[in-house]
Amino acid sequence: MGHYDALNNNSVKKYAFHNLNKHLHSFEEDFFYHLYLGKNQNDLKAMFGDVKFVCMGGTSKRMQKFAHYMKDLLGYRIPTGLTLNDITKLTDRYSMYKVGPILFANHGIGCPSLSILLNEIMKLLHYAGCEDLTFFRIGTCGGIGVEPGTVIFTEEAVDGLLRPEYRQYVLGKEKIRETQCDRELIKELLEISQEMKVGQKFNVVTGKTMCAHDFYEGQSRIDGVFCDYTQEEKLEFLKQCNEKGVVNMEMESLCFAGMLNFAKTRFGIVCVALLNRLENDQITVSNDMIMEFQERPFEIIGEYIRRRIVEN
Ligand code: R2B
Ligand code: URA
Repeated sequence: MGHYDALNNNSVKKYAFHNLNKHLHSFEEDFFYHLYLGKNQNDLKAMFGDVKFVCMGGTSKRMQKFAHYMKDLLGYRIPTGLTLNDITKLTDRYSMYKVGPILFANHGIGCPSLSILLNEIMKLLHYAGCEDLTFFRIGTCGGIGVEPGTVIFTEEAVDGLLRPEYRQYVLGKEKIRETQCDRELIKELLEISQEMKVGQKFNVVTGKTMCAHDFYEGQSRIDGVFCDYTQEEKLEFLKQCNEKGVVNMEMESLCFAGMLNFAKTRFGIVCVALLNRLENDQITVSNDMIMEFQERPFEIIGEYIRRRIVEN
């Protein structure tokens, strides 16, 4: 039985992802161009077979920082003077780090960039024979009616028309995938936040996340290159969204939730608000503050992952 057969025989292994492409098993070769890794070029089972958690966020530096944070939290050591290796260093589209059973990758900005990364990482983890995976998106966002620095767990991602639907156009037809998030996981993360008393340092809220395909007009900003609405109209729209349960805006949650729901894979989306959009459009907090804000989700997700690793 070949490597691939072993991974696709239900009696031998459970699937990490559901609804997988039925053509995959017929490919002799599968090269993940944006990661510069391949099914035949790399021993994926040896490199990634133990992965249980996948943490994604926009920037490569933030993901490297989180990887180091988790290395320290778990008490793993690397030789003095050395740093964690970027697994995708042959390409500069995305960076990827691994600390024990945790894989870290930066997805860039927006759903198309995230979708490419998810396609390649999910196939890679499938070929590696991984099981029982949990994915996290750890991001930044604009808050609506919340203080800058607030950490937000997404309950449901919605599009610019407030629909909880991720749309793909495939062969000239619309495909819609659901974008609800795992309530059980959110509950666990809230319990951890309470136990860790993070509330003494920052607020934690849950709600709907509006996923835009743009940072400016798409997020009702007044300061983009185009804008044909007034400040009052902008505020009215944001307040209406807020009344319907939307607490933040960012640019990847629809795709993250849509793809992972379709694959029936556990996932959570946690973002920190860099500003309150009812007060501001421009991000004016200092760089030091942004760095501090961005690490807030590390504490909660890090502790969740630490507990799951220790329990096993
Ligand atoms: C949050 O921040 C980025 C835009 O600045 C985008 O990736 C997002 O979702
Ligand atoms: N990221 C976004 O997409 N929007 C914001 O307002 C801040 C960060």
